Amino acid sequence: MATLLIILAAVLISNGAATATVKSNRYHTMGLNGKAFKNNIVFESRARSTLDCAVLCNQQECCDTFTIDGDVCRGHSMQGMFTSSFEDAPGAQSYSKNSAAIKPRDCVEAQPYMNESGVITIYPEGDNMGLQVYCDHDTTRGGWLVFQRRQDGSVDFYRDWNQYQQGFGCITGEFWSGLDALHMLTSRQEQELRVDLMKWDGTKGYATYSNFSISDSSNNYRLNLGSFTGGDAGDKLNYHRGMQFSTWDRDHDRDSWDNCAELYRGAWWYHSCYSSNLNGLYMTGSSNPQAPGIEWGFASYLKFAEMKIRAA
Ligand SMILES: [Ca+2]
Repeated sequence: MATLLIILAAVLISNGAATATVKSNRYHTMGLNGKAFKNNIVFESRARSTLDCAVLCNQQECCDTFTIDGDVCRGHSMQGMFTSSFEDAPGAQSYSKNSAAIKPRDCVEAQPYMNESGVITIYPEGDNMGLQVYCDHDTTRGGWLVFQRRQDGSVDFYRDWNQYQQGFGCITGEFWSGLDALHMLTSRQEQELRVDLMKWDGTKGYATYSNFSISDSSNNYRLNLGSFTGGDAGDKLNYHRGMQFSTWDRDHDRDSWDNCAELYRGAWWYHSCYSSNLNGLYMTGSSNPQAPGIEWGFASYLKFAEMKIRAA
């Protein structure tokens, strides 16, 4: 295996010199031989070898891991992936980027090993199954694990229940980490929540909360929130405290007439209906009830939104 990795790294690095978009990350086996990823397929293609498949994955912006099964090569994004995201596939072999010399449980533990904000694999449960996350070390104190980002409208956020459970998007761009991941990440230790926002005129704002956690699927990922602890963006989440999560195909809101998620083209802990809507449509301009956008309050639509947690 060591020989294969050296060959892989050598080929990937030499390939990197030829193509600007190619990344030079190495791959290591996931220890999941006989299993294949089933979610978040970035591409599927024929490949002559494992090496071939690794090169294909490396050429894709959002490909974090790949499975080779015979001559079928499938690349995946790691958004919200867990052990449950695998299916039995005799003969298949799975590989992932970033060899795991260290096993931080969250972004606070990862901070000493990272020079800057970026992607790293964490091991929240302390086992062998890693979860790829984006750590923000630039915002106050660093150590923030980002679980939602909106910045350019490149990813469609008007999605169904299943996709909000699993997560979607690209971790270096726009993404949602997934409700199952969020439940797991917020249930093992008390977490602080921070929301960073920017308006179209460049004005930035933020809001922080204590004791943020998300219940599990049997409780429809209910929003548990401590108190608003500060931030010039104001408290626009308190209204949603204790609400269950809703998507257009799962109406758990308090509005008995309307389906808030469908009406406001988002997915959120809707009440009847909202004072914030950060998974709404990516829109420019002023707030308009006929054209719902990304909102924190109702003054105007937002250009940028990021939601993140940090162990308290
Ligand atoms: Ca309703």
